[in-house]
Amino acid sequence: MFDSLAEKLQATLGDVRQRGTLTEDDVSAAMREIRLALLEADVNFKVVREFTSHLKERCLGAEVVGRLNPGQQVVKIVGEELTELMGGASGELSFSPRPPTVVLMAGLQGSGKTTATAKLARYLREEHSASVAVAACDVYRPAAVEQLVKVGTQAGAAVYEQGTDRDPVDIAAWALERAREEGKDVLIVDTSGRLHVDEELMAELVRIRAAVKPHDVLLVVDAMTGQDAVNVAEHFARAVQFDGVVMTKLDGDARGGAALSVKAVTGRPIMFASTGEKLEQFERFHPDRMAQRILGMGDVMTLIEKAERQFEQDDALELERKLRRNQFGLDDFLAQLKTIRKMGPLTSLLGMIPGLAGHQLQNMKVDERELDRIQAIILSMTPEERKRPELINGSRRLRIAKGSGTTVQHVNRLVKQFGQMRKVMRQVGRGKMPDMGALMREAR
Ligand SMILES: Nc1nc2c(ncn2[C@@H]2O[C@H](COP(=O)(O)OP(=O)(O)OP(=O)(O)O)[C@@H](O)[C@H]2O)c(=O)[nH]1
Ligand SMILES: [Mg+2]
Repeated sequence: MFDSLAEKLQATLGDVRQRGTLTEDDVSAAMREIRLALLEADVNFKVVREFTSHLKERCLGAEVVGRLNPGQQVVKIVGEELTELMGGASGELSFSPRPPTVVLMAGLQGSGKTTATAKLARYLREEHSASVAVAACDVYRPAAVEQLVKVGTQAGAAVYEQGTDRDPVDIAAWALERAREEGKDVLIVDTSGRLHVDEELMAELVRIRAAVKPHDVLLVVDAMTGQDAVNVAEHFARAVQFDGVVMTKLDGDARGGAALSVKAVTGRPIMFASTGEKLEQFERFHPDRMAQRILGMGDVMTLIEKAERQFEQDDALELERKLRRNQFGLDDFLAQLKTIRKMGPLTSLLGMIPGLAGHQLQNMKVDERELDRIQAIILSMTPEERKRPELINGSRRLRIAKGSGTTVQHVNRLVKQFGQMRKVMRQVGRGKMPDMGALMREAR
């Protein structure tokens, strides 16, 4: 997501950064480029106008023109303004002091409500240790109830459903009662989709809201529909009001216009971002981190959080010890690889690494099959070979290639890559930050 915007902004700001001093003309030229980049990213034109005029004002202010290192100041200001554009502070769900907290999901047909309902359930279970129930209030679309039963159960939530014969308002009220009785922390209410912003269904949503008095109403919006998504959100904001947005299908949206416009247009922040069909492809939306990602500064915070969740403290200590003694072997590598793969698809992780975001990334596809191959190769080695890869000579290579169903070239490449990786890890161990970009190119 945001790929081409990121590339253009980074190019413009790269130019700006290289100049010794900045004149007013330099700033104006940069603002023009930024304006174009945002328009090309399908950001609402009114939003673009306001954004750039405000940005220009700040950049022309005393902070920049004629100052030392003015380029860096401009980058900093652009980062701050992008953060502000997306809502400033991260939007929070409001949890009720008296459970269950009720979350009502609304949105157009196919925007991803049911999927987001399950994802949010999983998220709340994992991050807040909450017991979650989901209520099936879409009684119109065939199979909508079955769908929620399936994904809700996968997410570890209790699914409350009464088939498709009852009024959704009654189902919602019944589900709330049941959630209370069963002591659930959170009840998430999935509703039926609207093809357009349709009066009748909108009225139903208002009735469901009156029946369950949600603490949070989340509007689910499909990022791939660009400015349409923003218009829909504007209509919803008038008709039912909502507290935050779940922006879905960001994986299929290279431009990012909806994500960048929706807060400015509706006054409501994006709270969650969905980046794929899998339950775990769902995260809190942090405007500051997103701005940094767009500007190529990488989203180190999210990466660290993801990693922390996966690595147990003890494992980390053990790893550090091995690195220090230079005992890091292919078995450890395999364990690491498995841990990293649990964090999600690698391409999405790479975008969070500073220096890899933006255009470099587009040329680099991580082939998940390659990872399967690496695992197979390591598993075909003897324990001794895994510990000391330098033992792997020609005949061993042939044996390993046969055993793993790969070729000697594959085995060679892995051994070489592993050698390079050990080198890097030793550098990091000594407190030096390696040049990731150069390494990835070298390793290919
Ligand atoms: N690529 C991608 N697909 C998604 C994402 N979120 C949902 N989908 C897919 O979008 C389709 C529609 O999702 P649903 O959750 O059924 O949408 P809905 O809003 O509940 O649809 P209705 O109940 O018909 O109104 C499904 O095929 C989902 O797998 C996402 O973040 N990325
Ligand atoms: Mg649905």
